[in-house]
Amino acid sequence: MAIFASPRAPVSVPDTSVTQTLFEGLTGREDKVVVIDGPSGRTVTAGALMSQIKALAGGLTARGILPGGTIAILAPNIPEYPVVFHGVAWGGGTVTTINPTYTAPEIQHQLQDAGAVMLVTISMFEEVARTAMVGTDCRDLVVLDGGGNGALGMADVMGAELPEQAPGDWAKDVVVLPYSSGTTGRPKGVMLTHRNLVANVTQSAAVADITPDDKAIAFLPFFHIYGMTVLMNLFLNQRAMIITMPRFDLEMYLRLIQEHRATRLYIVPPVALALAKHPMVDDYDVSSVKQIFSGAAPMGAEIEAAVGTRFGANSVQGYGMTELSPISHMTQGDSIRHGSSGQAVPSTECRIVDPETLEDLPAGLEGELWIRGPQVMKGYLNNPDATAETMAEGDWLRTGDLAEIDEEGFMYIRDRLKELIKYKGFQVAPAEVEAALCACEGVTDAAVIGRIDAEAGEVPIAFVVAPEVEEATLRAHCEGCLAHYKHPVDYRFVDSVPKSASGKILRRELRDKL
Ligand code: AYL
Repeated sequence: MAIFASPRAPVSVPDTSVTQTLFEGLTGREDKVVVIDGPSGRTVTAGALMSQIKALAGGLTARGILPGGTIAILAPNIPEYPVVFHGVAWGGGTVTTINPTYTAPEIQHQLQDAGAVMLVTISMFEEVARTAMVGTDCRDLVVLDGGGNGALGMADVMGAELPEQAPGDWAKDVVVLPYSSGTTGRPKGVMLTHRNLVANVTQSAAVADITPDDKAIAFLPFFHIYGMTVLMNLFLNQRAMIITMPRFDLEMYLRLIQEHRATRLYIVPPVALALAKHPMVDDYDVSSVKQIFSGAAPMGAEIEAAVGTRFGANSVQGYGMTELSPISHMTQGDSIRHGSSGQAVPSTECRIVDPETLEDLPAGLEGELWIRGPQVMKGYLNNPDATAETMAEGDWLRTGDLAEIDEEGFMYIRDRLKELIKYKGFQVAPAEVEAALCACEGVTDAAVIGRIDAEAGEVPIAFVVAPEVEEATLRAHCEGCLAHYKHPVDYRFVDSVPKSASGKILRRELRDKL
């Protein structure tokens, strides 16, 4: 077996909960502002954050929801997000994070699948939340900026502070269930333990060198593992400051960078493209920025270098997966190779495996990337089959990405073996869109693949077998059951979908048709 070990010194992962790790960073500096609500300028100190977390844990414990319950959060990035996330963790529960742009059926599916007993949201999403809860086992609705009419408000769920972390087994207890389709099929609950998150914060902290003077504008959603680990957990743990933004808007982003003198930008490739090319950037003072970090989708060496030059900053990439909590690779400081996702973070091992023969390949050859380390998920919730397909013997996670590792350990993503489509860094699972299309009356079969797109990276394209159905009907159908970023941008009406003898869609054949 040819194992590429991380070239970095190993780290030891503390045996604590993710919230204890957070508090360790914040304790002793209670007066420091660590979270600012971007649009309003409202500030939260480390001390206030910790006491709100403890008060929520106490309130939910008094209600009997904690310890043990699963609580769903449906919210954009606001200062209350870490309060809910860590309040649940401190009280010994599990959080499932839901994309607030989801439609009611998508929310309902996640509530049900994750076994959520309480849903926490804001008034903007109250209506869709109520619709989604119907028919599920999720009984309690919390509207952070509202309440009434059967819903609880924030004050209702806050109680006496729970002074100590609820006991647990950090290597086993699942603290969060984000959803990911992995290498195939529909989105699944990814079981991440306290240890997984603590490990990834520790591993990336060892490389990233974040200080209490660092500031980042947090638009990457906390519901997705990138924003969750890097901004909400790593940044706060290092006592650095996050300025939350509920949705991305280039003008507001640049204004907040200027106003708060942001030092690091955490972005995805479409934002890198805008920052490299948009004339608006010249209207703002962005001289405070010293590092630009992109991840979650492929970014070419050219854009990576261009955005760095324009900002006079260090421009780097990271690679990861929800199933990896999420970081396995990142580049820092003097070891920049534009176009590479960097070297493995500490205590992480890699293999490059020939997808056909399952033989290990040496440096310089392309194969499937396999990863082993303390950040690898426990498995998929209620899905031993998918877990078994993804986890190879010896605790190796098969990423479904084709990569190459050079002699110095720099990893280059070359292609994707798995079905996944990445729209602006967000996952679109072809199987989910196909199932939604097939549920439309008159559709007998459907296949969805990604098409390269200059702005979004990839966009979903649908091939449908539906002789009597109009495109407008399909579009209207998607409105009701799929979040916008999952909607096919193009429909091709075909006589049949090419399939293998075993019934698998031959996606390569469809790709050749584009
Ligand atoms: P998920 N280059 C190419 N593809 C990438 C890269 C990259 N740098 N990063 C992620 N991907 C693709 O679960 C790849 O196909 O996690 C991978 O399997 O939404 C898939 O996206 C995983 O998608 C960080 C922090 C990366 C976060 C992340 C990404 C988490 C995205 C680095 O430092």
